[in-house]
Amino acid sequence: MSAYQAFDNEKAIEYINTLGGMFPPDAKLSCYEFGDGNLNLVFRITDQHQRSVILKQALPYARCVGESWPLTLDRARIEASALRRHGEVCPDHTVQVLHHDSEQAVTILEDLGHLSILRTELNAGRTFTNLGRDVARYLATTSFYHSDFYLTPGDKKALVQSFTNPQLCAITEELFFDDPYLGSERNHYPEELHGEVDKLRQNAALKLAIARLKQGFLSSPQALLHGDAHSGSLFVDDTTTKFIDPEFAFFGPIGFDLGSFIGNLLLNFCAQHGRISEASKRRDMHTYLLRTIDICLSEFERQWLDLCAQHGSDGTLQVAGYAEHFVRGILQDAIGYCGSEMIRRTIGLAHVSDLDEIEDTEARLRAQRLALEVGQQLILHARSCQSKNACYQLIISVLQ
Ligand code: SR1
Ligand code: MG
Repeated sequence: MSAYQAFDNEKAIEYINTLGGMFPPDAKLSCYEFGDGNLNLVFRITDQHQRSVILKQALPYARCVGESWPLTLDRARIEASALRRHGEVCPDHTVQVLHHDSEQAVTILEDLGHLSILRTELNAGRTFTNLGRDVARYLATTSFYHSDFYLTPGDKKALVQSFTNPQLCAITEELFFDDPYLGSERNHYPEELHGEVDKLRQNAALKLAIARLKQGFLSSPQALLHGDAHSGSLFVDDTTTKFIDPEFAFFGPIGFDLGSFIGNLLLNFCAQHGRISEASKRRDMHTYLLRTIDICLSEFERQWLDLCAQHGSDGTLQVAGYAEHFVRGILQDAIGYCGSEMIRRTIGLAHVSDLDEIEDTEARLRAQRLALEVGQQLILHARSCQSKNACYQLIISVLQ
């Protein structure tokens, strides 16, 4: 195969066969496409002994919108390269890349089908004890080893260049920081929320804080991010936590990933008001989500400071208090990005099933209003958090 062509089931099998080595020579392969994300084709290819791999192929446009929204195939290279780099420093929590072909925009990945997508599980009220610790480990490790504190200045700049991802970043810049506050035809939300949305757009302090967050996203190449660390980008079971899908990877502000993850837990928190009717069970789920956030913040801070102490090579780390100062900034950013994730997932283009699939209309509206209010308060007060505990206390206070 030479020039790019979008695969169907037959072509996906043909492609795997041309590679050799993925399956034994006598394998009888079957294949189906099951991608339900916003952008790509995703095939599962299985042999007669139930061994399987995932073949992911980027389309030259955004699948959720169609050919009217062209999108670079280079995102497949970025995604595979980010997975390989993150996998080198944090293999336990990164899906494994088995093969990548930039021309066909194809990546073959280990099949994690024995695990479940975190969002689906949280929506069903299921919990995972290690989640906060594992996500903190992935985020702290992958960001530290791709930051100025570890890389040489030359290596860092070369990597920033190779992970320049302008089209995918532009999606985030617009969907996160522009559309909800300036208005856009891509936004969608029920008529009953028009009043809340109008108020949000007239809130000058909020718009100033969002402008700051956008500027941080545009111009702070602190480390190689996942770039889309929401609860649909995580496979989990009781013992395993694995990130997938970093096609939005780029060098950006470290707090962006942490904030996206926590924002999705808080969206689920808001949604549980309309999902679990029994008060005690809802309380348990809320307690679990808050505990996971607390662990994630604490572990992230602890691991970043440990990594700086043990493996930091930049001279700034010899300045007393600088590592702590830097991590405080990451946490403040995370709280701001967390709030903006909550708002854009409620009224922007790309929503979350946590909220949208609440059956009862009134309950859904209550959950959406709560998400908008919590999101705004977090954005407005993020910079006042002088410690990890203050971040957590702010979250608790805005949920009451
Ligand atoms: C057009 S892409 C919409 C959203 O899906 C991705 O998963 C990102 O979150 C993006 O913002
Ligand atoms: Mg994705």
